[in-house]
Amino acid sequence: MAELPARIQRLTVPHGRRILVTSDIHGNIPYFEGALKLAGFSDRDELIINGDFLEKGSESLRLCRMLMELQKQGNVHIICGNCDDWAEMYLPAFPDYAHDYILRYIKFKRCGLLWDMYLEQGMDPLEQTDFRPAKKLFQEKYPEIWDFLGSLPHALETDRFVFAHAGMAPGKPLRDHSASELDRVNALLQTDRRFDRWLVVGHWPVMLYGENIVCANPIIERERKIISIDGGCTLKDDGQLNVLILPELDSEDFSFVGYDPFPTGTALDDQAEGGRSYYIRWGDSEVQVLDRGPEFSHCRHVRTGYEMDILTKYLFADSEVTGCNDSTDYVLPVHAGDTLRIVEETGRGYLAKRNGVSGWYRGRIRRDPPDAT
Ligand SMILES: [Mn+2]
Repeated sequence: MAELPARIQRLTVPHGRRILVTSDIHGNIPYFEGALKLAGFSDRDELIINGDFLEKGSESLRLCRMLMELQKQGNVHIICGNCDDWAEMYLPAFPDYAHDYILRYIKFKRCGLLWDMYLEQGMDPLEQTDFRPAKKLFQEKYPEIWDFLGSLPHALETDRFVFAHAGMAPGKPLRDHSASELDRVNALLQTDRRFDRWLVVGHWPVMLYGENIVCANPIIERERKIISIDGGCTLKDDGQLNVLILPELDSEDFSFVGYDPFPTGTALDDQAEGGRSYYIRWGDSEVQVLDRGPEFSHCRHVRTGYEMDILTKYLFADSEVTGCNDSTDYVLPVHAGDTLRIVEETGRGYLAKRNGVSGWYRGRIRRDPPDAT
């Protein structure tokens, strides 16, 4: 596709209203509803969905319809992410070869907007050999969805803030950006970019910025005026859906909540922080299985040679060299009385989160009753 010019909108809201910002919901309605409840979202607030509400999760089509309804309230502002730009396939310049790519993508991912549309039309996507007939059918069946997706802005701006899915080019007027300069910038915080206005982005799960410690909380860089909020919802076993909260428009008095559905409990024992640890993450997750066990497998991270025990169910395949879900052997610092969120309970203790940080806890936990959070 040729570079598309970005759609930019000015954000104006009545004075004194909270601004809630979330991103990368990825078809995960329970996390979305949980996060809104945790943030106390009401019609006295403004809500910004900072892109990537589609794909990767199991309810893209249903979430899309939910957001279309929410948008009608007038206080919900939705931004296009790189996973939400499906309306582009109906532009005249859309290349023919891309149809084969789309069908391969649907069959490989087995979820997402087009997968959901196939199922809703009573068709098995896995049996398809050509995407073009379905594309035509979907155009007839879902005109309101293509209108909605095709009209979403790639950025919202105020005098002091820009909200965009992934990035921005320093010193360049927002209106001169292409769509991909706003919705496809990878690892923004690893570039040397800095801005005059605050830039709030999702796109790159924040834990990927961690060295040896995994933290899902938003990263706020005041010097460079960048806030990165993607907590790995849907993509990470221990991920969360973050909501950044501004007490009112253009306020820098930031706070946040992070929703995940994990049961909570109170630690009953102190535990000292462990020594050496490593975080095997997406994009660099090839491991050699040295000793496969029923619950844990001893593995060597191929690139670094670092050895750690990984939950066997986190390994992608039975082969000797395989990939794995994000894994850490970090031993959490814990004080008795701390609240922990329990990601996994295993024969060797808990994989838990403490204040957004994931790691292992070998002590005892008194579990809270369900719904105590
Ligand atoms: Mn995303």
